[in-house]
Amino acid sequence: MRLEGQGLLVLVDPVRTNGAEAARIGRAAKAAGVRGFLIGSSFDGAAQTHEVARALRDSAPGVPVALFPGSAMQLTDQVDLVLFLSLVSGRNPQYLIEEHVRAVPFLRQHPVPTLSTAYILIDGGRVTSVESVSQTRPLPADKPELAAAHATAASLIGMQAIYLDAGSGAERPVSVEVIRACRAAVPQRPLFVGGGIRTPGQARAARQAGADFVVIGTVLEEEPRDDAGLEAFVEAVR
Ligand code: 1GP
Repeated sequence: MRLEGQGLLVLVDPVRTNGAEAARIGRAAKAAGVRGFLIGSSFDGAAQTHEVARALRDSAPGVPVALFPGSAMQLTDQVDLVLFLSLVSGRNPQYLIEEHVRAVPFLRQHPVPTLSTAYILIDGGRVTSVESVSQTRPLPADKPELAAAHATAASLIGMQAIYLDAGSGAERPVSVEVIRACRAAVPQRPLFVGGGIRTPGQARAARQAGADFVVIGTVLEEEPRDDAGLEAFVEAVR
């Protein structure tokens, strides 16, 4: 199953979610019409990634599940796609190439499709897990041209997609100025935007600025939503 088009993606953190909870999220998300799921965590989570992925697949048939891995330890074959993330806003070789090399033996044995993705961390007002685990600084929030230069460079290298992330639980989502600049710089590549999106209005703004996929995670954990609440997000990014 392919992750295509545009829409809302629900991020499920396998450290904070067990199989039963994932199944509940899967049913609600399918009923609401989400475009797909991401599974991932910046830190470990290896133990439950497999279980959560299976629960999502079983509870939401027809909805693609993509891995959004924090490291090669989280790899599972229970997904339709692996976002092969390079943390290009940082300069830590571990997240630019090392984890990718470590992933190769697994991917040889389990040929899950990959999407090479330039992962660009943008300052969201607080130190997030990605920043602290990766030991990299995010790009400043008010320098759209700098984010766009990173997106362009990644595209010239040959990366297939761009992910702008303010980090899970960010105080401020990625600004529309940054999204617009990256969209203009890389018009042909799928653009994911997430981190700190808490309202349908923020989701709509990200989509209107050029995001193909808008990602929400924390807001669903903080206030578990009925289908109608999730539908408002789906509708906002349609
Ligand atoms: C984080 O983009 C995702 O990598 C989602 O962020 O948990 O803040 O929604 P939130």
